[in-house]
Amino acid sequence: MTTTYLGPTFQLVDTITLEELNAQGGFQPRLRPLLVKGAVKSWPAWEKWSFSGIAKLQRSDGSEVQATFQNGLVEQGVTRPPLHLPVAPYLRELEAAAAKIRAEWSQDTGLCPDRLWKSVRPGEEFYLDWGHLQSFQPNKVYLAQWDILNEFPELREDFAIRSLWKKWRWTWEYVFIGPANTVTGLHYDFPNNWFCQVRGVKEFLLFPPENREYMCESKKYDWGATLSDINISKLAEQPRERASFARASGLYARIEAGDALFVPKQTWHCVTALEPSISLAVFGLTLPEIILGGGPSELRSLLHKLHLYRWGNCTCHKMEAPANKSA
Ligand SMILES: O=C(O)CCC(=O)C(=O)O
Repeated sequence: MTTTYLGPTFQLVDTITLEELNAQGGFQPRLRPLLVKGAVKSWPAWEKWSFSGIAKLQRSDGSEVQATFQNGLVEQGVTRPPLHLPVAPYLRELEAAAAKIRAEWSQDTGLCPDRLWKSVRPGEEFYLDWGHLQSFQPNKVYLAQWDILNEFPELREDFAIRSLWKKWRWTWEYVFIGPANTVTGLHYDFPNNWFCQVRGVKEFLLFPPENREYMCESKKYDWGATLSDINISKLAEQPRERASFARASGLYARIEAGDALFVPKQTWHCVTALEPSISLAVFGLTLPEIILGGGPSELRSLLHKLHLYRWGNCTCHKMEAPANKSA
């Protein structure tokens, strides 16, 4: 499978520099993803959010910062119990790994290796190298969805998200910090998202909502996301899912340190890291979106907690392996 499977066709995501965006009068609401090169570089986070900078954070009582780490892929298969670990030693290891990977960078690395990425033109269709994921051990320990800004609200000032999203929104943020080769499985989120890359490089695969019929929607419950049964790191074991996936038409975004990617609501996506990374996802809802989407989502959450909705198959509780599904 690994040498012959072509998978979905891809085109490069729409891309613009921050200067070009500003010259057009700023960001306008849109239904398609947009990669804004360099958006984060003028924000304080660009200087302050290094691996060693975050490692120095201390709680007000002087105690070490701990967080809940994701233990393997959660979007597909069985959710393993998360791990509660100190953050600083993890960050120091990532800093050392980042320097090593940069020094040894290969043109052949990635789903869309440098050589292909640099030669492909806007609007041209191309295929990814799915063999790249075959060597992965899906992220054993990934500091994914850390709500660091709840614990350290002053850090919110480091991201001038209002310079992109000018009108009022209810926003909440999650940090994703991890080594190279993390995988976030295929899913979509119900709010729009400005995904800000502060350190490292990620490959972001996006599938606009019209691809839904090929996405093998899963029954696995997640509070903010709709998940897929397609496990991009186990396509060889999923003949039905990989055939369906191959019929989709995706957008490829290589998101480098300093870039921000607008991910519209209901856009399916999955993400892998080429380097140790620090990213901040800023989710936002307008007032009508809160009223229309927030209510039903909270109701599902309540029913789930009462064991009445998709209990035993979720990203938030320990669960059994689903029958006849590859984990
Ligand atoms: O960076 C990642 O690993 C996942 C990000 C993501 O899925 C999101 O922001 O919705």
